[in-house]
Amino acid sequence: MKGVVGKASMSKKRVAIIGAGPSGMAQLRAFESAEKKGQEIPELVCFEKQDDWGGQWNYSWRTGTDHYGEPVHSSMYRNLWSNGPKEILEFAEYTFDEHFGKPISSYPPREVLWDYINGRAEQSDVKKYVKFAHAVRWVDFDEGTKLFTVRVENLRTGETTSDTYDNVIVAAGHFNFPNIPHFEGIETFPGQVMHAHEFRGAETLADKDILLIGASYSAEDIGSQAYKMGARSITYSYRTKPMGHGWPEEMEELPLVERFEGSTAHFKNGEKRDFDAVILCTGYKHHYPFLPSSLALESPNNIYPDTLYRGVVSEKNNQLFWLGSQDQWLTFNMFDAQAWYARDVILGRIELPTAEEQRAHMDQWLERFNAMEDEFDQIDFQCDYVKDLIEQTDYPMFDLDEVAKIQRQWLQSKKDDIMNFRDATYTSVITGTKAAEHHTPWMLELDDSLERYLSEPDEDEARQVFRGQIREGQAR
Ligand code: FAD
Ligand code: NA7
Repeated sequence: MKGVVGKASMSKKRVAIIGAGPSGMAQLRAFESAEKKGQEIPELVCFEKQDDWGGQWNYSWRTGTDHYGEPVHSSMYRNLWSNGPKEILEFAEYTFDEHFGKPISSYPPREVLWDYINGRAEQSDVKKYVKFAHAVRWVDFDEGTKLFTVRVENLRTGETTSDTYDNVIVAAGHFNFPNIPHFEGIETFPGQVMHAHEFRGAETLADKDILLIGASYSAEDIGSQAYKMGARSITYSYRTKPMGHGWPEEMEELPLVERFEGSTAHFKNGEKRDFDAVILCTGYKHHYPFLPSSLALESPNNIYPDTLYRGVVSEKNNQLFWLGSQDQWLTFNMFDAQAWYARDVILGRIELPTAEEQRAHMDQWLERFNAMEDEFDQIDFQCDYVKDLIEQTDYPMFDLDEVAKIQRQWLQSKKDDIMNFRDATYTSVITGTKAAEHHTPWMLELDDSLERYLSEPDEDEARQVFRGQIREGQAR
């Protein structure tokens, strides 16, 4: 292992950003935006362990380890389409209209959203700051010099280097280390057992009986994918409460699995079923193997992880920032709001209050967080949180009350018709553009490519068939 130690420049601050997913890209864009307005910005280095940016949106067919022997980061699957309307995640300073030059539908597939985030980043000149195929191995803070040492491995050469920084911004994501609980007897299950992190497509689930453990986004969407691809039956097993949608007759929700006996799962309510495959949709762990416990964030997946002032500044060390570490009702625009805030603290435009005042501020938000009763409260909480953050910076404000309304309609549309909610359209709060109706209903669209999505077929046979089917209440 070769080692090189660099020194922080005395004249200019140095900032290390860990990860070039949507959050890291937002941070780079935030600094660039200040620079364009004449502000001197710090020296930036963004370390990204993959060969390209986009984070979760940088799809990989691989599972387990990648071509460098690193844990595969992305949990996305080939056929993933946005699980919420694009109108709730739109950048306030780079709209879908600007990028695509025409209205598109409210629920684009993965490739289309990647194209959008990539488009904004390519338009600015920020790629120069990113060191691709560089994995951050360890971060330490020196109380004497007040500098971080960041140890990084160049995955292409194997060279390890260390350098010092005034600030570290963690934008490493938190949906990449799967939470894999044990269920009694699962080792006797003869079929395929995988975690959602490893799921890449539902084609092989056709004509099979599938068990999904978990009752959140991954379970809901992977189950829907399995239904779309012709699984014989889909059973959801919940720990706390069922999702409660009006599922098609091939789908059902049962309480938690108590134990497996070969291919038979026994559920807490005494029922049992036989399955061909089990998919653990049991979420992810906040796990940061490159941070000592004195700096790491320890939290369950929730919308207000404690110890982060304004959800961004580490209480443990105010020179350390976190982006996107919350559970996410809002995504790209929330990362922007956070990145603009972190930038302004680093640039000295925002002065942080005392430790006691920070604690009191967090406690105030935690009080509201602890009083939340349902998903609607969570939506309002996160929209208010982002509004509050944007008010501190020059990021363009947008109508977050309207965004909250769209989110409520989205939840309702899932209750009304879980298999077809992606065919609904919403209006952008930034541009006022009403989304286009997509040429093919989600349930019938088997080509998830950007080309197909942006194509404009004259007459779509599938749509007519689908409309007929919907009227008769048969989505298949
Ligand atoms: P990530 O996208 O996870 O990016 C983190 C980056 O950090 C990665 O590129 C990773 O390689 C890099 N990294 C990590 N550790 C290191 C290290 N040690 N050294 C160097 N680099 C490192 N959001 C939506 O808005 N709509 C959706 O439909 C949607 N669907 C989703 C589906 C799935 C299956 C998952 C898991 C998430 C989904 N999300 C969705 C949420 C998603 O988390 C965000 O959209 C977004 O990708 C988060 O961005 P991020 O930059 O914070 O994290
Ligand atoms: P989530 O949203 O964190 O949900 C995890 C689910 O897994 C949730 O329903 C949990 O049940 C369940 N869970 C966790 N541990 C267990 C055990 N031990 N037994 C049974 N069930 C368990 O993760 P997702 O993967 O669905 O979504 C993450 C992101 O990916 C999200 O942002 C999406 O956009 C895509 P609980 O309700 O806590 O009882």
